[in-house]
Amino acid sequence: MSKYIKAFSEDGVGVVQLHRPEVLNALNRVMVDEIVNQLESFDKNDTIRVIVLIGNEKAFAAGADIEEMMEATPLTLELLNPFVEWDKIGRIKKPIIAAVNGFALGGGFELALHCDLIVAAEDAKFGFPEVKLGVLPGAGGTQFLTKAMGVRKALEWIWLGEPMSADVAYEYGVINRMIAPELVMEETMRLAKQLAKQPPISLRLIKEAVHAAVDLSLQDGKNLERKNFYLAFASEDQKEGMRAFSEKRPASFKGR
Ligand code: DAK
Repeated sequence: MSKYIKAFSEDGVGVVQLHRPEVLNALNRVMVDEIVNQLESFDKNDTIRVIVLIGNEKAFAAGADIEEMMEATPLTLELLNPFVEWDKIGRIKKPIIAAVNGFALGGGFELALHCDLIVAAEDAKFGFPEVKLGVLPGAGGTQFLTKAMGVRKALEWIWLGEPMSADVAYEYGVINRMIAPELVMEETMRLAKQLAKQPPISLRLIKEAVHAAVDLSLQDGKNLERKNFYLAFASEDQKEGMRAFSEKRPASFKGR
């Protein structure tokens, strides 16, 4: 039984809701473990095709739990190695969409940036306030934001530690959709269910190739894409997709 998250599913979409409202979903270690375990469980579950991560209307997550973080020493960090859990999120094969209302700060912003797509409220607040605590982003924030915005913009935001409005995040391609706060969940579920109808094997091969494009040379990326393209031809869904086109009917994809 999870203490800090709720999970449910609907029409092939697995939803993980962060639930620690009394501290704006501040992420302690147990909560991060619960989130990662639930993501992995949805990833293994054949009835789930897309995963959605949400908070509540006030906060997606206001960062790592500062009370817990105060106790950290270099040695506890080395021994507990909490970064391993975060790395597991990057190994989830299914699409993950973050639905952000309110604050997505520090580790909360990093959690959203570990997702493939981000749908956010017009009044959502993103940012890395770590500098004001005498540290720096520790779960990939400097890397994710720089790859999204470029060096100068990322430095400005991370150095100043000020909240970034949704329209700035949208302008720089950090988020996919910016909508009225009360529509965030509805729009995210609509997008998730639309994705859940796509062939799951294509989705995962596309996810791998697109994320690899950030790090690989163009030629290495094209080589990976090519191997994934060959692999898609081993699937029943490739046969179904092409047959459905020629028979002028909608395809029904099975994930095989
Ligand atoms: N940690 C602990 N408690 C928090 C919290 C946080 N990050 N954020 C909010 N709370 C608590 C508040 O203390 C308050 O508790 P009570 O006083 O009611 O007991 C309650 O939530 C409501 O917050 P406020 O009263 O402050 O609410 P406001 O609307 O006035 O302000 C705010 C909202 C988001 C502007 C404010 O709460 C705030 O500035 N929060 C802190 C933001 C922040 O600095 N976040 C932490 C950044 S550092 C790592 C992975 C990741 C990280 C580190 C390591 N490893 C894998 C090792 C990430 C680091 C960070 O995220």
